[in-house]
Amino acid sequence: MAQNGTRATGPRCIALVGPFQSGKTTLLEAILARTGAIQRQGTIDAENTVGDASKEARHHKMSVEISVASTSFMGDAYTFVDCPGSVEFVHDMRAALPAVDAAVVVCELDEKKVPQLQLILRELENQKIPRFVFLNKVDKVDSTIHDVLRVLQPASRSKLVLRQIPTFSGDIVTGFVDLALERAFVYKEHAPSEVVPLEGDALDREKTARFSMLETLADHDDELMEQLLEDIQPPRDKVFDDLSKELREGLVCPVLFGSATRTNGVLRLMKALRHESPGVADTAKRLGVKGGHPVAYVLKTINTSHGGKMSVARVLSGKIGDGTTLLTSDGEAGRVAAVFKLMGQQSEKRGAAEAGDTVALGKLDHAKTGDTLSDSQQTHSPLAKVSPHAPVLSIAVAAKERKDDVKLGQALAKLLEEDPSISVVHNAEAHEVVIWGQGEMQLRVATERLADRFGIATASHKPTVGYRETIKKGIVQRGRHKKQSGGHGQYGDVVLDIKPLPRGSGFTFSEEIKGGVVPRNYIPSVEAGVIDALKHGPLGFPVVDVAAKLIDGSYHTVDSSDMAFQLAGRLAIHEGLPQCQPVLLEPIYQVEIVCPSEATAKMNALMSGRRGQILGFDTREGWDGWDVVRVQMPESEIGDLIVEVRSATAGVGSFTFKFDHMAELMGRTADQIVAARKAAAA
Ligand SMILES: Nc1nc2c(ncn2[C@@H]2O[C@H](COP(=O)(O)OP(=O)(O)OP(=O)(O)O)[C@@H](O)[C@H]2O)c(=O)[nH]1
Ligand SMILES: [Mg+2]
Repeated sequence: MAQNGTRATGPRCIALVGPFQSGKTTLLEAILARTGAIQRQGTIDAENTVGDASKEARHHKMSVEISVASTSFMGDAYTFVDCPGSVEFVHDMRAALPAVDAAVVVCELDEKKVPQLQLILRELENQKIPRFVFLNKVDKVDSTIHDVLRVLQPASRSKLVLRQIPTFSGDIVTGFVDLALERAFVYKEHAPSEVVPLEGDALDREKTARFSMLETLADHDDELMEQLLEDIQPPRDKVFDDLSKELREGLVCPVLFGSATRTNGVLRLMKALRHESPGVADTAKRLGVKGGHPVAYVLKTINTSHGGKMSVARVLSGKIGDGTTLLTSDGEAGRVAAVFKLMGQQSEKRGAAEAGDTVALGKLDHAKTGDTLSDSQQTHSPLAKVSPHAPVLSIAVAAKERKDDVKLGQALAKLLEEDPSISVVHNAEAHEVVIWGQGEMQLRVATERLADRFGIATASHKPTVGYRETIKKGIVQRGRHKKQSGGHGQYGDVVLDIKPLPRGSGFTFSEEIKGGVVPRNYIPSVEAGVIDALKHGPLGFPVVDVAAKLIDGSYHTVDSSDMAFQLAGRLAIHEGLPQCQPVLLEPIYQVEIVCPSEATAKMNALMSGRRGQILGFDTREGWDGWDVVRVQMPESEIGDLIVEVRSATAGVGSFTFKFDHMAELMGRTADQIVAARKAAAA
C-alpha cells in the first residue's frame, strides 16, 4: 500500500482523457517514444501512430475507440489507455475508467473547450479517479498561458494547482520551472529538457507561483500552513508527499504542461506519474476488491478481424495465466486461451498477468465490457457499473445484398458487444433494422466497421417515424362480399357501426347480433378482417383509436365461410373509413435537454423551429451553470436534434426522450407525409 512518501508499486494503468482533439493520441505516442517503447514518434497526419491504428480512426483522424499500449519507465511498467475525446465515443472512456490508477486530462488553453473539459472532469470526480491536467500544445500558446488557472478552474470541482510555470523567449514558451523541484528546464525538441540556472525574472515568478501552490496544499495540511505562516521553507520531500497525498484523495489536481508533438514536458509528466500517482493497491482499495485470489475488470471487448475475441482487462489482484478459468459476477466467463500485451492494434503473447497488469485475455466468450472477473474459486461482486448514456440518434440499415441479412445480425451483435452505447431495434412494422447511438460519427463508424471488418455493404436511411391515423367521426357501413363463379360461391355480409375512440384507446371490437343474422362462428372472422383492414388506413398508416361494432348482416347456408366474412369485414372498413374524416396522428415525445445556461436561449429558438413546445426551464441539479429544458416535440423532429443541440453548446448539450402521446397533425406537413407514404407504397 502506498503511503505518504513512498511510491506506489506494481504496474500502473493510466487513462489519457480530455476534450476532442486535444492531443491524447499524440501524447501517447510521445510517451512511448520518450520511454523507448517505440523507435520513432509517429504523427496523426502520417497515420503511423500506435494509437488510432484502426482503419476508421486513421480515416477520420480521430479516436473512435480506446487504444491501449504498454511501456516501462525507470524500471516500472505502465499501460496507457488512450480514450477518444469525442462525446459520441465517451462510453469507451467511461467504461475503461473504473480500473485505472489515475487519469491525465489532456487539454488546450481554449475557453470554448472548457464545457467539454468540465464534462470529463465530472466523470473523473464521480468515479473518484485521481487526475492530472496536462495542458498540451504549449508550442502554440502565447502569454495567455498566464491565464491557465482562470480559464480552466471553472471546469474542475477540485482545486487546480500549477506544478510548473512556463519560461519564455519573447512570446514563445521555451521551457518551464518545476515548482516542486525548484528547477528550471529548457525544452529540446524530441529530447529531454535541459536543466538551466533558475535566475532573474524566472526566479521571482517561481517564488510567487510556488507560494501559491503551497498555499493550496496547506488548505488540507495544518502543519504546512503553520510553516508557511512562520515563513519556514517546507522540506522538498514534504511538498512531494503533500502533492501525492492530496492528488490521491482528489483534493487537488496538479497542472503540468508541454507539447506532445515536440515531446516537450513528457518526461516531467512521467516523473509525476511515477512519484505521485497511486498504484494498483490503492485502486483495488477504491474499488473494494476482496483480494487474495485473481480479480480483474474488463475495460473493453474487442472482436479482432481474424475472428478472435479479446477482453482487455486490468488485473487487480492475484495472477491470471493461460488456462485460468474465470467467472463473471453472474456466471461463467470462459477459459483464458492466451494473455497478450497490447501495443495499439498489435498484440503479443506474454506470460501470466499479475496484479496491476493491463492485458488482453483471449477467448473469454461470455465476458462483457464492465464485467468483474474472478477465478473459479469464488465470484466477485461487480466492482463498477457504468451504464451507457441513452442513445440520441438512429439510422435504419439494410444489407445491400440479401445473402448478407443473417451475417448483418451477427455482425451487429459483435459491434454491440464492443460498444454497448449502440443498440439495435427491429422495427417489424416497417421491416427495418434500426441502429441507435450517440451521434452521426459513431453510427457512420459502425457502418464502416460492418463493411471493413465483416465484409457487409449496407445502405442506410432515416428510420420510419411511427405515424398512425384515426377518424374524427363515425359511420354505419355495410360490407358485402359476394361471388358467384361456377360451383361454390362466396357470401358474407356485415354492417359495422364505426366510431372514433378517445386518444390512446387503441381498437375495440364488439357485436350486437340478433336472431343469428351473422352466425356465431363467423363473428371472429369479421373481427379478423377488420383488424387486417386497419393495418393500412385511407392515409396509408395503421389506424388506431377506433371502435367497430358488428350490428347486422346476413349469410348464406352454402356459400358463407370464414374467408367470406373476413373479406366482408375488410370491405366495410375500406369503404367506411374514407368517409369518417381520417386524420394523421404523429408521435409526440417528452424531451429533456441539458445544456450550459448560456445556451438555453438558443434552445428556445431551436425548439420553435422544430414544432417543439417548451414546458419549462430549470437549473440542472448538481450542475452549476447548467439548465434543463423540458419540451414536447414530434418524433420526426427529434431525428437529428442532437446535431443542432451539440452545435449550439460546443458539443456538450444532450437530451433524453420518451414517448408521450399521439397528436393530430393537419395541414401542409400532414399532406406531405401522406403524399410521401403513397409514393413509397406505389
Ligand atoms: N501544435 C500542436 N499540435 C498538436 C499537439 N498535440 C497534438 N497536436 C495535433 O492535434 C491534432 C489532434 O491530435 P490527436 O493526438 O489526434 O488528439 P486526440 O486528443 O487524441 O484526439 P481525439 O482522440 O479524437 O479526441 C493532431 O493534428 C495533432 O497533430 C501539440 O502538442 N502541439
Ligand atoms: Mg485520440
